[in-house]
Order: sequence, then C-alpha cells, then structure tokens
Amino acid sequence: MDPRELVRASKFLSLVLRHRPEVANVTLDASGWVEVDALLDGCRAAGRPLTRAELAEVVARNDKRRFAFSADGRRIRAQQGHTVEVDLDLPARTPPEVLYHGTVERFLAAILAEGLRPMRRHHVHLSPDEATALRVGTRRGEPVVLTVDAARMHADGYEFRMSGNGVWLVAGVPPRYLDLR
Ligand code: HQG
Repeated sequence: MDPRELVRASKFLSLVLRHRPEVANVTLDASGWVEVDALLDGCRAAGRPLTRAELAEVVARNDKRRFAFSADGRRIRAQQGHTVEVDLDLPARTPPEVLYHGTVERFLAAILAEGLRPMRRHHVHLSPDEATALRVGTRRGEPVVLTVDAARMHADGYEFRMSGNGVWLVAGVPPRYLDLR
C-alpha cells in the first residue's frame, strides 16, 4: 500500500477499534479484541475493503504501533486511545521519574487549575520523552509541554500503566504534580 492508503486505512481502523465498532458491524470484547475475520467482513460491508495482507501491513507499518494482533493472530485490537468501554488488562507498573504531556496554550489555564483529565478517553496519555510530547501537542497547534512528577505520584499511590505501544496511562494528574517544561 502507498503511504496515503496506509494512513487512510489506519484512521478507519482507529475509528472502528477505538470509537465506533458499529460502523464496521463488529463488537469489541471486554478487552477490546475483534476477530480478524469479522473485521475484514465488516470493512468490506462498510465499503472500506481490506485484504488480510493489507491489514497485516497496516499493523506492521503503523507509525505508532496503534494496533496489535493476538498471539494466535486471529484477533486484533487498538493498543490504546479508546473511547468505548474496554479493559485492556494492562498491569500496573512503576513509571519513570518524569513523564511528559504535550498540549497547547489554550488548555493551559484549565489544566493548571484542575489538572489533566482524560476528557473523552479512558486515561490521560503521557509520553516517555519530550520529543513525543511535542509531537502530541503539535496535533492541536503550537505545542506546550508539561512535566509530570510521576515518581511522586507513584509514591502517593497513583497507578500507572503502559500500553503496548509505549504510551503511559493514568486516570488523571492533579495540578500539584504538574510543571511547565
Ligand atoms: C487536554 C494521539 C482542558 C489535553 C496522541 C489534550 C496521544 C485538558 C486534550 C493520544 C484538560 C485531550 C492522546 C483540562 C487535558 N482542561 N484541557 N483539565 N486535561 N486536557 O486527544 O493527550 O494518534 O484525548 O492536553 O499521540 O492529546 O490517537 O489526548 O490536548 O498519544 O494514536 O485535552 O492520541 O495518539 O485530547 O492525545 P486527547 P492527547 P493517536
């Protein structure tokens, strides 16, 4: 597939596997998995046909490894970013001392007043390095990077999880753990 087709297919899969499975007439199980056969049938019925080989190519070449197959290759899910209810079964882990969050100026006052909230997603998404956070912020405009005192949050009992593609997930970040980079 050419790069544009790859991005287009990835966006459609994000829609189906994170937000609106019904557009491809599939349902996610409790952990977000869908049978590959059902997904391919559903994509075809939705007018977005994809071969099994193309699906494998999207999973393998996706810039953020957004999707993963199950060990037996028969199921697929999004690694993070859901708005539909799923439990990814990720174990709680000790985070690095500092994590980063990329956002934009216009959200800063609210974030510094009430902390980071998951908004429409299940978790607040934090980046392991500043460069990644900058890229996340740039999606919305001139980026601003906040640091999160993850070591102190962890010591205070907050649970951190890491998605299969390296995004750190936490329920929320109160303002006292935030600082401007
Ligand atoms: C902001 C992409 C006001 C927050 C990226 C963000 C990431 C607040 C926006 C992943 C707030 C939510 C997630 C508060 C947070 N008041 N604004 N209290 N708390 N915000 O898209 O972190 O391409 O849900 O700063 O690379 O931008 O989808 O979160 O700007 O990994 O794979 O509310 O999405 O990955 O936006 O991005 P999002 P995010 P994918």
